[in-house]
Amino acid sequence: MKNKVKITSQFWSRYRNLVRTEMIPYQWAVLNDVAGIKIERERNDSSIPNEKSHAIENFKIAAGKAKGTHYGWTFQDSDVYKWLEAVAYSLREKMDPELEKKALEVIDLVAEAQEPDGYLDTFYSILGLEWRYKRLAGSHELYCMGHFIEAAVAYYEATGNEKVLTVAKKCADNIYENFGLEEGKIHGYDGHEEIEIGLLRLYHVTTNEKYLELAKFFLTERGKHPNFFKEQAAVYEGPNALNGIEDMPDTYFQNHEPVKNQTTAEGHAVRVVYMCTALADLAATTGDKELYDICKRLWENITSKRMFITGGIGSTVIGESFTLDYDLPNDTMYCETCAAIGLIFFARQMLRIKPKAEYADVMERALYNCALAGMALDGKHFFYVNPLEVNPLKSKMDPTKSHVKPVRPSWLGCACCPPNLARMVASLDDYVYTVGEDAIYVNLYVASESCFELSSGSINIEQDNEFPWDDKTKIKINNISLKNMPVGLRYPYWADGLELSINGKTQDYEIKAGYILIDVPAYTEFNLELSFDVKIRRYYANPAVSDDVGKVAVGRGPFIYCLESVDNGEMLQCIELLKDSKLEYKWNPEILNGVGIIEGNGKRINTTKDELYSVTSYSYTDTKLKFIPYYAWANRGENEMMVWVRES
Ligand code: FUB
Ligand code: ZN
Repeated sequence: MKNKVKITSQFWSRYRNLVRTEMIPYQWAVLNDVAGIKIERERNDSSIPNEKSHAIENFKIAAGKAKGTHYGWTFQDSDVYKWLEAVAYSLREKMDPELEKKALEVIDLVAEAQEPDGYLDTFYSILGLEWRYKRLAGSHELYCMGHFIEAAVAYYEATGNEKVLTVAKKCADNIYENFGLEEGKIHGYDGHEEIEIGLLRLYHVTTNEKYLELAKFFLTERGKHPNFFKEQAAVYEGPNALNGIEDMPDTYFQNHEPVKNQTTAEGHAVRVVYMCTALADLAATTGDKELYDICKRLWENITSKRMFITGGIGSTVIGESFTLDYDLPNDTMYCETCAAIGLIFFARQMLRIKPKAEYADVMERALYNCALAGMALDGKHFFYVNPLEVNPLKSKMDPTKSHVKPVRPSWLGCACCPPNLARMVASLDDYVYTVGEDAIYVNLYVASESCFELSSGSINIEQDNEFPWDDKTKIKINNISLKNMPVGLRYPYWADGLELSINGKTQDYEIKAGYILIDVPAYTEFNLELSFDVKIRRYYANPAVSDDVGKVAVGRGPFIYCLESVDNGEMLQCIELLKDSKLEYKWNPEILNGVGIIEGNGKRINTTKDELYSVTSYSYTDTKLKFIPYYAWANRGENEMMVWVRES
């Protein structure tokens, strides 16, 4: 089945062009250490490597084409692989011989750096192959190879390049020979899930069962050997592969109990959602209900108790981890960009198992808010951590907030997020629909022209809209197939009503699992019009979220909004939004590449008091509040920001 979704949306075309014309060339320059930028540490920790990327140089050294030693994190290779994956999607959208040439050079280089037996990891190739697979808690060997396999599959699918797939299969075969239940193989797994995603993608493209079996092995073994990492570390004398990381609690690695018994999202947030993505893919691929139940439990826990309103996840910098239900601190949280992206991956796989609008709702929330906030409007500055409240002075002076940056750096010592964003945005076309032989579901209202080739024929769907700003969409469905095709239209959580017309006639509808199902007869064209009632919404958190009690967040459509001091004056903590204030939405083409802003009435505590404490209560002055979409914050210099505002 070959499907094509061509995104025409103005909003997304700008971002996707930015990836092609700015991000990919810029990231290439960074990976080659010729960007002339300052790389920032993601927090105050002098052990974080920040002199250079050296990622391409590591490959050259491993391939014997340059002299020197490895520099950077043990997972530095993955920056190159994610870049290559972004290039693959970009070429899929639009061929570009220059870019293709660079990608082919990278593929050749990776192939040269690969060991004859298929093993691929510049860290150990340079520093001591005899130590490979011997300290998996921190080595990231399988993580990196997982990213390469993902990139290879994407590149092969986009261009038909066989060489890259051959390198990927050699990697996977090497892993298969070394890991498994059989005597003599390693009964363990990587400290960071990712290989599972790569192996499943490789299985989808090759249909070679052994890759499916290996992915299943990793997912079912995890947590069965809580001492595995410590046992490996006890006898390891090789190069420093984040030595000491195995002393993190077992939960950090989702290694505290077998995955099938895990009911809450524990530990490092990116790892959790990467694990869940693979679990859900495996469940969708095999139809295994028990696996789906595990995914449902973890999904439920994350999205109903541990997710920020922006779709960010990870409540603490310590271990970049989840903490406990309802612990969602706005100004010390983690909300790593990669974690929001991982949640989007997880949602997409959940939709493959069962189309439920709640999965697409979360996907959309994370996409338009936390993930997009991870990059500046220029595509060349990135957040690792996406706070919901920032005071730049505190970020500078309070050591517990050094990870909470008020301005996006040009690059980061740990650069997992920037190329992850590039591949996410470049592959957005894969997220708009869930396509099956028996039904197609519209998950995201993104203007696009699509053609789905099913065994019964083809279905063309065209979305014509100005989303995410507008409140209507036209959808033309042309069913050129032998059978009727149900098309599911998501009823988004942010709509207070929805009017539907088919071929000019208003239509009643029923909602099932959050979708309106329209049966499009064979050889028929339907012209739909959907008008959403998009009101500005005030959101309130569960009172168990102590940080948000008495506060309100403002949203419209998929966007969560925030205040910035550049619009509202300093000391945002003094501002309150009036309960009875009318909130007005206005399109402002002048700022932030054009955004819808929200204005309302509030009051501000007068700050005339000098005493630290006094018996005099506050006095207030009326003020106007101006909210901008959260994704666009920190694009106008250093400045305070706040999502949850007191309401009175
Ligand atoms: O460990 C690889 C990546 O680096 C993780 O996914 C991020 O959280 C960062 O720690
Ligand atoms: Zn990241």
